[in-house]
Amino acid sequence: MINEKDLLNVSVTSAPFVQEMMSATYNMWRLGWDERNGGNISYLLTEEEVAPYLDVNQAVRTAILDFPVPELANRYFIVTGSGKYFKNVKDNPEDCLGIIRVDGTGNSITLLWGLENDGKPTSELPSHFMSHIARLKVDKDHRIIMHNHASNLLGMTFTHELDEKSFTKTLWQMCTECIVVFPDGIGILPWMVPGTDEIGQRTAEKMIDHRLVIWPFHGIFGAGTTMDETFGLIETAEKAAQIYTIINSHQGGVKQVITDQNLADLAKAFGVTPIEGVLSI
Ligand code: 2HA
Ligand code: ZN
Repeated sequence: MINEKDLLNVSVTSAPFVQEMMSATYNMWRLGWDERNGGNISYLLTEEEVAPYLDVNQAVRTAILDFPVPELANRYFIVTGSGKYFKNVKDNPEDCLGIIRVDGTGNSITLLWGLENDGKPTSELPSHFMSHIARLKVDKDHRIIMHNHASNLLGMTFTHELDEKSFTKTLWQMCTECIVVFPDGIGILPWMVPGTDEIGQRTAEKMIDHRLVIWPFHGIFGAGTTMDETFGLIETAEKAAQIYTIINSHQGGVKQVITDQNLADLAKAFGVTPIEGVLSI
């Protein structure tokens, strides 16, 4: 016999935000950015969005956070699960995704749906939560933090100097669109052990000024207001890194470039302000 709660639960996977998580993770895997259990996404939701699909007073289980986040008290998120394969999210969202709420003090999270089989939220939860806090301070519409192992960006961390300004400029020079899509440039951390509160703190510090933060030899973090925008942000940087890789493996080398003046003209035409110290004009 189906009871009322089961009926409610049946419809959770049809919620637009669950569908968005299912297609984003599948597309990221398809693009080769999320091998095995690589990558994670967290998506800030409102109670109004969640309440039609589940009973927000019905806790599945609660977990204490070792990094309290009072700034996120009572906030709802849908997150990918620790150890889950992006390849499988589409076919098994109840196992791979979880809808969680931070408690009123910011000391614990409550699972409201998903992460069946005793799953846990992403191992990068500190980086996600601290980055959400940082981005909300500078963008009231901020909602998404996305991490993956975008192949060409990752590759470029071996072949390009790890200086934020020169890395940003190289990417801007690879495709005309780049300076328009990320005028705020790229933040770069030193190599660090992932999954820790420390890398979370350092990522969040970079997120104040940049929506893209690179973890050398590992991958990239992106922030945005919608799934499409955040996906598109990483996609654009990754495309630029791919062009960098292609032209650097070309025997003939580079014959001509997008000049600093071209980049300044683009910024002006599209009404964006490039970060200081990158263009020399
Ligand atoms: O395992 O990508 O950074 C998921 C990750 C860790
Ligand atoms: Zn990773």
